[in-house]
Parts: sequence; structure tokens; C-alpha cells
Amino acid sequence: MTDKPIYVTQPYLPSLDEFTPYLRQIWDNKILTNGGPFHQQLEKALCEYLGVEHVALFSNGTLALITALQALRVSGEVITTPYSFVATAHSLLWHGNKPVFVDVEPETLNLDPAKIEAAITPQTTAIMPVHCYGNPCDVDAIQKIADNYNLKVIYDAAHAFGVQCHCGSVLNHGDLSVLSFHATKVFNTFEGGAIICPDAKTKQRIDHLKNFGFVDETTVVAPGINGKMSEINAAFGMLQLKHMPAVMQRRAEIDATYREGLKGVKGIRCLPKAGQIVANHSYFPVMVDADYPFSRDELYQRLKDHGIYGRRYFYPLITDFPMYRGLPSAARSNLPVATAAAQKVLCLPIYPNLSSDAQGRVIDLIGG
Ligand code: T4K
Repeated sequence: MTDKPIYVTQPYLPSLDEFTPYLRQIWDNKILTNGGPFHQQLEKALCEYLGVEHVALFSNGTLALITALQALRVSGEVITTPYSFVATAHSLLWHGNKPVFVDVEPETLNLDPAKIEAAITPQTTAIMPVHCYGNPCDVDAIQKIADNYNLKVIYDAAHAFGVQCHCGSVLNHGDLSVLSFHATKVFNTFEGGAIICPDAKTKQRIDHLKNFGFVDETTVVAPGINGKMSEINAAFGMLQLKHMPAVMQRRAEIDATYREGLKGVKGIRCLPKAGQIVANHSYFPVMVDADYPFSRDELYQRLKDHGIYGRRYFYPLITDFPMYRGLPSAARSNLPVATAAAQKVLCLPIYPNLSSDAQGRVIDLIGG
């Protein structure tokens, strides 16, 4: 038994002393929210860091997803993946859309473009794929289908902060991409999120939508919501950004150590990288296959007994939750790859402060 529990993740926190000057600035100028100076700075800094045109900050990723749907006036059926965090489908339902679930690819566990066309109906208006675990979707194939059928594409890129594919930031694909800056994410602002968009006009519409639809003191142009990020979260984001190179480097090392350490373990399969040029190593999923001496759930429990709390992301599938279960596209026969993956996957601890010692224990327990 280890002394302290080891969770699947632990937020990266710079020293409190480093954050104090940022807090002092907020205390001095008394602007706490509504697009204050840190909010503006962070939007600009993220554009540069991520290599994208426009960033609209949000109080969390889920509100950003819902606002993205509203910004593009998506209405009707939306094709999406069952293999994600429940917020992906919830954003659709919350916005009054009907999710239509399509199976995933076995290698990446991302939406399978080859299966999308068969799910398109006259009511389909958009596709919402997820770059699962930060592995890029087949963005070119998805865009081709979207162009052919005149569909919008909103990427749930909650896991894809800093990921680059063959043509730069993966966040530049589709009509919009949505990030999460939740405490459990690679880049966190405690809670937070963002919409990435390519043009200034859409960014302006999103900015209105996240502030009740206000354009000025007396003009409201849309039924907006309150999705604004506060100054304290934005200030923390500015500080976090300074540490990102070291955070990314350490995550890459941990990823490499797992791959090396688990290489010879029969029945344990590390998910292959999906061809990204720059990865963010946000999760470390392994597949527990039938030739491993324990089932996935037995391994999950065995690790837990030793104080190591892996997570079965994403089990249960979204389609197994009661509000989705009854949809025809939620049938397990429609989703064999996702159904099998949800039974096999276990995400192992990965975060910058994971000690080599603790990681060694995880590897030893799985291997021995
Ligand atoms: N789309 C996708 C694909 C997503 O993955 C998510 C969020 C969203 C959309 C929505 O974005 P947000 O609206 O959240 O911005 C966690 C997160 O709460 C959730 O943000 C995340 N996905 C999801 C994959 O994971 P849980 O239920 O696993 O969280 P929890 O509280 O069990 O945390 C996991 C472990 O992390 C804990 O065992 C300990 C550690 N932890 C957690 C927190 C919150 C800490 O050490 N400190 C902390 O403050 O959902």
C-alpha cells in the first residue's frame, strides 16, 4: 500500500507565491469579471501559444459547447460519438438537438468517418466529433463529408490543448473547436474553457452570446447566456501558460516510460499515437485484452487496493446512460467497437508531479 493515494490525475499548480502578484493586481484594480484585463491578455496569449486565430474564453467547457451550438444555429440531428465524457452529448440535448451516435475507429477510438454517411438524414445539421485523449480525429475525412452534405463541424477538443496534426494546430479544423480548462486537464484554470474560431465575425457573435447577448449597455442582440471566465481564472491561466513547456515535457517522459515499461506485458496494449506531430499526453489509456491474467475491472480493483486510482474513461458509454439509451443509434449492435473499448480501457495516472517511484509501482503492479 502506498502512503498517499495516486489518482488518475493531479492538477498542476505553480507555487502560491508566484500567483500572489496576479491576485494583487486584481485587488488593486477591482475588475473581477466581464472581459477584464487578464481575460483579454489570456485570449491573446492563447492565440499565440496554440497557433489559432481567435479564442473566446468561457467559465467551463460545457457552456462553451452549448454556446458553440447556439453560435452556429445548429438545430436538428447531430452526429457524435458514444465514447466520450457525458458532457459531449449533454450539450446537444441541453441545446435541444438530437444526438445520433456513430461508432468509433478501433485504433484511435475517435468517430469513424467511414460510418458517418450512413447516419446522415435530412434532419442532420452538424457533426460533433471528439479528439479523444488528445488523439486527432481524421479531420480531412470528416471535413469532406461535412462539405458534401453541407454540415457544420464542432470539435469537442476538451482533451486536445496544444495538439498539432499534419497542418498545425488541430484546433483549426472544423467550424469551431471547444477546449476545457478543468482542473483535470493538461492546461487548467481551475474551471474554464474556450471556443476556438477562425473569423472575427463569429468570435464577436460568441462574445455577445457568452454575455447575455449584450452588445452595449442598452442593446441585446441574442438570447445569450452567462459563460464568461472570471479574472481570477484568467490570471491563473496566464501564470499556467508560463509553465506549459515543462508540463508538456514531463508528460511526454511519463508517457514514454509507460510505453517502455509495459511493452512486454502480455494482454496490455497501449493505445497507438494517432499521427499527431505534437502530442499533449493528456491521458494514458491501456486496453486490457483477454490474454491478460485479470479482467479490466479486476486490474482496476487491484490497483485501487494499492492506493492507485486509475479511471475507466469512458465506461459506461454515453449511450448506456438513461437519457440516451432509448435512441435507436444507442443500440450496442450499432456501436460494437465503442462497446468493446469501454469494457477494456483503463486510464493510468499521468500528471507532471507523478514521481518516477510511483509510476514504477504502477508498472510493477500491472506487470507482476
Ligand atoms: N468534453 C469532454 C471530452 C470532456 O472530457 C469534458 C470534461 C468536457 C467536454 C466538459 O468540460 P468541462 O465542462 O468539465 O470544462 C473529470 C472532469 O470533471 C471533466 O472535466 C473531464 N471532462 C472528465 C474526463 O474528467 P471526473 O468525474 O472523472 O472528475 P473527478 O472529480 O473524479 O476527478 C478525477 C481525479 O482527478 C480525481 O480522482 C482526483 C483528481 N482531481 C480532481 C479534481 C477535480 C484532483 O486532484 N483535483 C481536483 O480539483 O470528471
